[in-house]
Amino acid sequence: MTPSPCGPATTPPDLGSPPFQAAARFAPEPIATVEPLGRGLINATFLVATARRRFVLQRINARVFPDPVAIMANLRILTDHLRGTGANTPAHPLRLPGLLATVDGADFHRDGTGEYWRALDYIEDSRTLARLDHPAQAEAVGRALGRFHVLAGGIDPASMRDTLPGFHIAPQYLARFDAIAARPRPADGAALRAALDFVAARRDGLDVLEQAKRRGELIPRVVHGDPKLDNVLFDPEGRHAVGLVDLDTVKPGLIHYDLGDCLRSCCNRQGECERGGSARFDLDLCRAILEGYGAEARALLSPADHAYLYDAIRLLPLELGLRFLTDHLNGDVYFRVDAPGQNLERARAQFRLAESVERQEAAIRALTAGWA
Ligand code: GN1
Ligand code: MG
Repeated sequence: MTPSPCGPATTPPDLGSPPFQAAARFAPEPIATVEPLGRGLINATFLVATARRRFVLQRINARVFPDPVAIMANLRILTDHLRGTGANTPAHPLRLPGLLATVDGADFHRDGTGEYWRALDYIEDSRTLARLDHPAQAEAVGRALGRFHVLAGGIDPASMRDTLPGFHIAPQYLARFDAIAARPRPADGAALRAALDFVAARRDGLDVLEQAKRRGELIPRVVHGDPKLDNVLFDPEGRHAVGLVDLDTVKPGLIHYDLGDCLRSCCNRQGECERGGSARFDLDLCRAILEGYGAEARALLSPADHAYLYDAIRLLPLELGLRFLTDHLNGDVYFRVDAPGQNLERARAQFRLAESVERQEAAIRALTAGWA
């Protein structure tokens, strides 16, 4: 897996370290290697190999997820539902990792220090892409997300627990930002001042999706929660999307959270680093993702779902920028960083992206009006 230039640094764990010991709880055979996997900012993820197989091991970040057991319960509901639909098998067009049991038959392992560990299928013959180069890849991402929503549409949202209260609830992020920004701190630098001004100019209307939900125009469904490009698996040639991973945030939500998040991640070829303030929202990739999504999930969409799509595309980068900025002000306790200032850089990149969306509002609205 390619390391991200601004992603967290990771080093392989030692034999006898907690990841090795936890891995052994999921495999009766000897563990050969345990290597860091992926670019996640919250949980610690490892690829475990034995002589017979490979699987994914994760330590759940309990500071972020208040009830790790609830995550496992949701994943168990999803795994069981998928088994009933034939998904989860190598032949299925959308593969999702199932939960693996410990040697004692439990869904997770709690170690002596209270950390929660769980294991998942590793989807072989797949890779992630650092960025999308062709609209055909973008269409494939859209199809994967559409398939996921169709599959998850068979699960009653009320049967799932809220594993991360407030997740994607933009007005709650704003309230938290306000509380943290009001604390005393050393004098602000120019970059921080610009980011604070950016939020001040856009704070009204951040509740657009929540208000639509409250009025019953948008209805909660089972969503992925984090369908960024890193979480889409492609075939080895990087042409077809074959799976979706990172299922911690699968829970009731709005499909607009997923569409907005997927588009903010995939249509920004710069990735989540600042890199000279050049983040841009790519309309061709957006069109292709929406076409792919519509081809799979058209039947799910109501007129209101269409009507709020532009709002979601603008909101999700704003929201993520606000979350990065809040964490920067709060001492980087949520999103893992390599160096101080990285969350401010990440916030600036999302704000540039939101501006790019705003500049293209008419074109995006025209595209979403005729969509699906
Ligand atoms: C976090 O840990 P990771 O990278 O899968 C975050 C997402 C953000 C993403 C930005 C639970 O996901 O909401 O969009 O970083 N997950 C959580 O890279 O907060
Ligand atoms: Mg995630």
